[in-house]
Amino acid sequence: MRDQFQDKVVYQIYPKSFCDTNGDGIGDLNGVTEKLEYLKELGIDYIWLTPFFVSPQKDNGYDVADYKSVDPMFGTMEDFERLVREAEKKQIGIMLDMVFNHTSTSHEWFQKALQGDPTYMDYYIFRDSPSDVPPTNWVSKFGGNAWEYVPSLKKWYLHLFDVSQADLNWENPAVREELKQVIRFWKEKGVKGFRFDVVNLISKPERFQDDLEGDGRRFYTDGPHVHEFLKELVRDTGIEDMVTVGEMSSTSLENCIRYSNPEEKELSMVFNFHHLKVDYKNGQKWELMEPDFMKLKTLFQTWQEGMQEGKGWNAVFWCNHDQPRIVSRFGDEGTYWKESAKMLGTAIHLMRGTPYVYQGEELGMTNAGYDDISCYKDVESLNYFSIMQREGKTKEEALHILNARSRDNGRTPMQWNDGVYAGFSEKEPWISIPASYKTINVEAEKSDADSVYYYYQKLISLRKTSPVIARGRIHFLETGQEDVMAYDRTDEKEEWMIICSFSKEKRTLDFIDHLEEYELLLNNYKAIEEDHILRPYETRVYKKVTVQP
Ligand code: TEU
Ligand code: CA
Repeated sequence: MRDQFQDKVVYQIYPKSFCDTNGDGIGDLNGVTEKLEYLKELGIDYIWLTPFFVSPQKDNGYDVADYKSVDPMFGTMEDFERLVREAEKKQIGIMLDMVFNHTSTSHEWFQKALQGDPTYMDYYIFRDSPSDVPPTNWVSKFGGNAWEYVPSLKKWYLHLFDVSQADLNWENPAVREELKQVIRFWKEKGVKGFRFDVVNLISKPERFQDDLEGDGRRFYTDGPHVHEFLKELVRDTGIEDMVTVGEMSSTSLENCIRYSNPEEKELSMVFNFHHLKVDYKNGQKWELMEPDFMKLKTLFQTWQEGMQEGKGWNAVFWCNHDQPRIVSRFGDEGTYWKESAKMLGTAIHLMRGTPYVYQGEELGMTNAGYDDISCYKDVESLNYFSIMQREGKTKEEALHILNARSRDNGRTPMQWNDGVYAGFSEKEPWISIPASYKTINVEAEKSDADSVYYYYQKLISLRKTSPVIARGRIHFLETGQEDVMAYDRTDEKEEWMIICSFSKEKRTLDFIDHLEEYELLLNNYKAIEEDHILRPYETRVYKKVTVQP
């Protein structure tokens, strides 16, 4: 099975911000269908659609109220079926986002639980404790205690995310059965794969206790029965041969090998986030720090080589709907915008694993640049805006941090052209468009042969034409400079070398002995100036030339 997806690339779409076809300022499913040709040209194989199911949208659809219906805001079931058909004609498979750790508190199951129905109370995690003492001190990922008291039941329920996202009780076989039905339902509609939201958090410990050292995550992350539950879900729904990816929060290499080693029959691949925390001061998302590129390199090496040894498979990525834009973060929004966007793309796309491109990343889209709290829509951002001020930061400081860290940075509308509302909609969009749309947009980049867009197209096609990239081995090289990363990819026939500088300054390239034995395949500048000097954010892809005897 792995054979079938090793040369594939996935494109992630956040439908709310991709393309609006009915002029309500909100992207929709028909907007995705309308842009299939654009995606085909880019060269991608799968589209992962983030949730478009019926939802009160407290967390933009990750609070699902009905797993088997399309929210009218995004269109109809017919629209979805048409999207699947049209995508299939272009050999593009649709992957859906299964949010199975929790449901919205508006879900029928939770509503019945609230009425005291014991069958449905057992679908969730309710605990007894006095009304002023939460059962444990665990912290919600979106801030505050992770338990909410229900006076009518005199019980607390667990919510690792927003208070409107109640955690499901996976220990209950009836819950597992319900979730299998959801998979079967979408599989019948022709869906080709699934992404499982925070799926390594589904198995909670037998005993709930206070965490005296941390926020509670060590008790439920990669929990006691998680591998068992995944195997059962995959087996009973017959999705072993589909593309599946699990989002693994604060996970370990050891567990990720188990989740994605084909012999385990769990998932095709996994996302982990360790490389996206190298700019968190003391591991805190809401404390700014310059990125530690030495740490970044070490993490990539550990995960790339470690997963290879353990026969696991990584989903490789920089961006998604929860992350700030990578150019603004590890690259440069100014002079070296284009060079740094291309370098960052290269670093990921030539690794061992399946690359994910998040909408707009292929254009080098930058952060939102919001400077007023009224611009923000994300529940996590709004919660932390208050928490940061309660903890002593000034309003200006809190805004400055949101500007760098808010998930809304990745949720601004896709920039199609430099016209009204960036070609995303005819009406004022649900979330504001960054000023950068005037220069960074699809139309402009398609008419520039040297654009970030065409460079991504090239990277995607390299994976398809070069078995060494799709299937070869990876090995990291010692570069002697903390912000220069290099690795090689090898198979029986070829040897490639990928060099990426994360530096704004020039760097020397002295860690390769015989540069003359290599042919340059790809570079993000017009021409090499000096063989042994890397310019700011320079990347080079070399292939060893085999000398004929
Ligand atoms: O995200 C899981 C998650 O823990 C993070 O990405 C989270 O947003 C971040 O750590 C907070 O600092 C997934 C979805 O991708 C996200 O959009 C949802 O909000 C979340 O699960 C809950 O379903
Ligand atoms: Ca719309």
